[in-house]
Amino acid sequence: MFEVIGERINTSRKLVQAAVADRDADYIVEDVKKQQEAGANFIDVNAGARIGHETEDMKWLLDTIQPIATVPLTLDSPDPAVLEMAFAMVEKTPMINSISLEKERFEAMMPFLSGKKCKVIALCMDDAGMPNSFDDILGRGRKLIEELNKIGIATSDIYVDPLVQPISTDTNKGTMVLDAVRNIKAEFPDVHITGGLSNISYGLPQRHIINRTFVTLMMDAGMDSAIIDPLDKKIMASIRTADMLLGKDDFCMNYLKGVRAGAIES
Ligand code: THG
Repeated sequence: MFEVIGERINTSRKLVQAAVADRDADYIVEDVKKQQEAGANFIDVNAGARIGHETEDMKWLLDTIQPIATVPLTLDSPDPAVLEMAFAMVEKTPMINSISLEKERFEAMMPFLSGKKCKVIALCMDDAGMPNSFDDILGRGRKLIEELNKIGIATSDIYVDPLVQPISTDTNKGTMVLDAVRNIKAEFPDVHITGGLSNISYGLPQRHIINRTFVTLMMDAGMDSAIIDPLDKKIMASIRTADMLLGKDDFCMNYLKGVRAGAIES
């Protein structure tokens, strides 16, 4: 079944940033509970936006969220030191977001991940930047999977993020990522594919319809997880419906449950 990583606990969001600055635990707890009730399988926690405060903000967020978390956390930071600190604080086996092929990050992350039991998001990014072609995504994804396997991370614990880019600047950015995902899944059937989706619609009006149409195309290509807002009823309904249409919902049970709960309507 498709795995939803709830993206809302991110200090780049104004209300979350204010709640973190004010140490308003009730706001954070309520938000996490709502994401869990809406079907989040993981809660992403990103404290990166208040410059100079990331370590203390991440600690406070984890102390606040853990007592009420019923699902594992996705620890989200580009800073390996923050991820290492956060990893040591969590009780449930976390998802680490993320490693990439950027030299400095890669070299700091590999020893830290070595022999650990966790899930890992692997970004198809290197020191040259975002992937510019199908071959960039495939080559970087393959390299990350091989390197992580070498240090004991099973392919089934790896979530490759192909890094979705705006269709408004280059009409081929959609098919580039769709084709690459299809090929990564053909080569590594056990790997997961995840990522944020909202970059696809950057620069265009009515972004939500683009995002939720794109996620269903990505699911056909092999995406089985995404970092999204689980309180967005329309994208959640599209995902549940596509999961069923792709044969991943035995007896259409989840679809029917979603309809009965009022979460899916035409
Ligand atoms: N891949 C991976 N991790 C990621 C991303 C990714 N982590 C961060 C990000 N991308 C996904 N998370 C969010 C969280 C919140 C928002 C978007 C992505 C969000 N954005 C509003 C906007 O852009 O309009 C902000 C509005 C506000 O201030 O509230 O809510 O791609 N591995």
